[in-house]
Amino acid sequence: MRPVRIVTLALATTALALPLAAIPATADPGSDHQAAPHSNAKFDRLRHAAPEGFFVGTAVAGGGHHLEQDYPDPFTYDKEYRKILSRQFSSVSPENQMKWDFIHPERDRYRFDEADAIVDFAERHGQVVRGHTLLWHSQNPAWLEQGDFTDEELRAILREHIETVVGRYAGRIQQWDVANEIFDDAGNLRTEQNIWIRELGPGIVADAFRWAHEADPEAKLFFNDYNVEGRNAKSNAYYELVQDLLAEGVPVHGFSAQGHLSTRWGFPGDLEQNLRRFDALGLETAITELDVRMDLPESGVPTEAQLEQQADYYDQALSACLAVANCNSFTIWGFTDKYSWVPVFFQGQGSATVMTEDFVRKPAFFALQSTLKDARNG
Ligand code: 9MR
Repeated sequence: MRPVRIVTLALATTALALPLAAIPATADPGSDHQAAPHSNAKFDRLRHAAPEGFFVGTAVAGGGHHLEQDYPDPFTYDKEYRKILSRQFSSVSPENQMKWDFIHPERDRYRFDEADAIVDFAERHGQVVRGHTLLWHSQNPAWLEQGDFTDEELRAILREHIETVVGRYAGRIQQWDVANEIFDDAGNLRTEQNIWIRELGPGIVADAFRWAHEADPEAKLFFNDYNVEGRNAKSNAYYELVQDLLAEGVPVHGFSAQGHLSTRWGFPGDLEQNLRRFDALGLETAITELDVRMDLPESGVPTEAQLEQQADYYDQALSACLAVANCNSFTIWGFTDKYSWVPVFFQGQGSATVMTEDFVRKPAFFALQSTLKDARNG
């Protein structure tokens, strides 16, 4: 998603300083590692509450908007953050650390340190990794977007990038978002915005999947987008494209809905039905970037009703995924408001994640936990 960036650092910092006291009584005031009395500590964690084979993930904060904030790299330096990251989740997605501008800052230079650290962390903690992302119109380095390359050179650049990045982590990535956000909301390919499609034509998308598959035959390869939760022009476009690609034998394995939702709009009630039609094509499905933002009252503190509505949206998204046979990966786009992209991109909106800036759990956290437990218990 590429909403217009409207908030300055000053405003984002103000948002970070909001009072935390007003979380309603429904939220457990204990911090993450303090299990509620009488609870089984192990099943208190989302990753263990989940049914066998169902992965509960989060984005790992770093890069992107974080670089402009007045805190050091969250994944590297925030101990409390890392503790919760390891305890609660069974899947991690580098939020920015595998994107082109981060991992391939110059034509002949890759920067793997941060991505390596995340993949190593995941292995130490028994987590899987979602790779994000290989072919996108956004967060590309200037040397690429403003370079003067022939079609042949550009093709070779993409191929080399995919072989290098996917190859480096071969066998260690569960799912790759190969192509990200290639359609606009009307269901048209981003032929102008997306450098690859613009310069090389739509066939380059299939090649990206082929090259990724060659570099890591084990990874499941996904199309990933926002505003494709329900059945609409954009998700229809994916539905058509995927069928064509599968008919041609292109190694496409998954379709994922990001899930950047807002309480301004109703919940996309046909999410399950939409995932089911991709499932019926033989694809895996996933929720990859769920967050639920809201318009904050002047106090900056959400009301109890807002938090309940948010919890309901989180819960419905999880339930839809749990109901679909091959939807086994459910990822939230960060677990704490401390590092959320939302207040930086949407003025006056926030509180989009399941924990406050102080890691206090919101009703949304408990809703996920309880629905996971129910699913685990059959
Ligand atoms: O959360 C990411 C933020 O740190 C970056 O600044 C931003 C730049 O576009 O990208 C955010 O992540 C996006 C993700 O990679 C793709 N789907 C939409 C996400 C939110 O914009």
